[in-house]
Amino acid sequence: MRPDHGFNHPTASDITPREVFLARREWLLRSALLGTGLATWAGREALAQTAGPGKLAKLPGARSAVAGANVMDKPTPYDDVSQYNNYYEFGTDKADPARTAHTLKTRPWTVQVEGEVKRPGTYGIDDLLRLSPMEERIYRMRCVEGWSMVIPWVGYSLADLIRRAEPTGNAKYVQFVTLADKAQMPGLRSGVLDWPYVEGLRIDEAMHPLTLLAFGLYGEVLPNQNGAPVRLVVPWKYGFKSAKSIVKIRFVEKQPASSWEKANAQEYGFYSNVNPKVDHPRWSQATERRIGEGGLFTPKRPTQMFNGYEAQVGQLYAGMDLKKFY
Ligand SMILES: Nc1nc2c(c(=O)[nH]1)N[C@H]1C(S)=C(S)[C@@H](COP(=O)(O)O)O[C@H]1N2
Ligand SMILES: [Mo]
Repeated sequence: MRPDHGFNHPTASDITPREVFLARREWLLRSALLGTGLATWAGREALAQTAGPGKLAKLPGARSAVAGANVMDKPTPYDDVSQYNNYYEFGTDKADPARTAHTLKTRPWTVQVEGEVKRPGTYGIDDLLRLSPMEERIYRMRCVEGWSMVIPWVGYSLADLIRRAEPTGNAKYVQFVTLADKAQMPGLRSGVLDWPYVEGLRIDEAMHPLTLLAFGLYGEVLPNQNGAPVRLVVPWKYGFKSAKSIVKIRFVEKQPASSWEKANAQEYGFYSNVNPKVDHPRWSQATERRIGEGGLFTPKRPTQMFNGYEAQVGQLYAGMDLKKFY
């Protein structure tokens, strides 16, 4: 079946040589910029590219070798990344989480892995931190509201954890459940969403190497307001799919509920792939404002299909009507 949304997704064999070329060129540009030279290049041992602001505990990550994991866009300043947030458990204003999320207790912390897996279990945050080598990945993030950022995350592919859990043949989807504790989260007093905040992915989306289990940004542990101590980052989907402060990862057979879909299914679908051709019912998704870049009169950027990750993820949706599965 032909995709009817007007995009011909490249196949893996189409993209590989170009990907390799681009990754190499990107790295050469970066090392020239950084003045590190060829001598320091040692595959995954290479140093991360961004310096930490010196505010929180260090969490370095080696530069990721995953295709598409390091965009060339200039990272959004740390102050914007940590002071312009959506985290409704800490208030609905963008400035609220940075002000109120200090009450979040990130240790001790456990993440329960359950459902359709051969090896369910409860992971302490330190076990989770040690499960796989930390990588730095510079991802674009596009919020459904029309703004975007570029963030140097630290973490590893969620697939590393999923493989360890050994999903059964019935595991078709993964649900992410996040913390809901009235004692720590003032926003729970509001009924704006049905708590706990939940999100979901199809199992192949969850297994995609770009899907990141993130523990840090800018070479340090996550600020509370960005979803400490562990969150999801799915760079080709609208920001709300990237659940913060995860406490449960549940493998299920049926498409699970997600908070924004429950709140308004007309406006927010399960897939929520970034798509400039599918408007939100109340506004266009064709362009975006890059946070920290200029002012009111700075021209908006065109939004890219799958947020610019089409070469890597387009195949996941081949043959699907992306207007219907929005
Ligand atoms: N638990 C939880 N996760 C959440 C949200 C939230 O309100 N609660 N907001 C989402 C939305 S709408 C966006 S755009 C991103 C914002 O992530 P950032 O603040 O780190 O940029 O987090 C997502 N994850
Ligand atoms: Mo968002």
